Amino acid sequence: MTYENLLVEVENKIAVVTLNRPQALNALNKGILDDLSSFFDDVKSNDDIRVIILTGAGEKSFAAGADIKEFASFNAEEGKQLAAKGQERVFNKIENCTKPVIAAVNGFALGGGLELAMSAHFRIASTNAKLGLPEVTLGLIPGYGGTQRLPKLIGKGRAMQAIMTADMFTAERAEQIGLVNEVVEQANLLARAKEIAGKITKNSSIAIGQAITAINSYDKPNGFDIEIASFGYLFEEDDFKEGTTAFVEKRKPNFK
Ligand code: CO8
Repeated sequence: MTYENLLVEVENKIAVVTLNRPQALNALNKGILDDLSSFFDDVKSNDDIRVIILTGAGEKSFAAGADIKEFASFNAEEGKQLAAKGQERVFNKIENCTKPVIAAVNGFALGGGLELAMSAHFRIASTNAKLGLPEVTLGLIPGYGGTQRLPKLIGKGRAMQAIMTADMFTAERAEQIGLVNEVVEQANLLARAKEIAGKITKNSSIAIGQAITAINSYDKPNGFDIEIASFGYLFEEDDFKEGTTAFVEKRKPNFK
């Protein structure tokens, strides 16, 4: 798996995907977004990968937003298209990926960068991380799902304030309000992300995929129906037989 703007390292069923434009603080230009879209298509059929960790190159930034220089001259229709295509091809694809995606936020996660981290299934951050949606300082609003995902994660009032003021959350504050799950020293960030990912790889990947789909539906009217359907579906799978047999035989399950 080779991409011009991403570094992808796969080990022990875990892919570390690094946004690789450190000279521009990993700002999301068309090239990075195209590569992310391709990666999340390719990963579906790649049996060597069970968990994905997203992070940014360098010690300063996860991603400092969409590439302002690239879209600065766009008109209304081009802006709308950029947002719509980006959401469909990247952000929603990540959220709906049936393999777990962990964002390891290693510095600035601003604008589209925070929107990318929020499309992951959960986030951990380094102590130097700064997270925010500063689009109104550019005369814009978040366009890659930020007005929808931020209130779900931290509540409507906090999201309103964060978007209106463009203030950045420190990592510590982000943890307090549930925007990130954990904060660790930067030197330990990837190791901790891999530790969490390693735990996940030991569990049934088919069950985890169904869990992601069900949890993603928690705020939809048919969320309970989706849970019931997923629950029933899993009874037909080998992992269910292996998991329950291993319990009865007092051994650890060996999921394929
Ligand atoms: N786009 C393009 N280049 C960027 C970006 C960006 N978002 N952020 C940083 N860079 C570049 C800088 O231009 C600079 O490049 P150069 O050396 O060639 O001038 C390099 O990265 C280093 O940046 P700084 O010198 O500014 O580094 P500082 O440490 O002084 O500041 C900051 C770091 C505070 C992160 C600062 O770079 C900054 O404010 N960046 C912009 C943050 C921002 O506003 N992000 C939101 C962008 S808008 C957005 O994401 C909209 C998403 C939805 C789009 C939907 C489709 C329209």
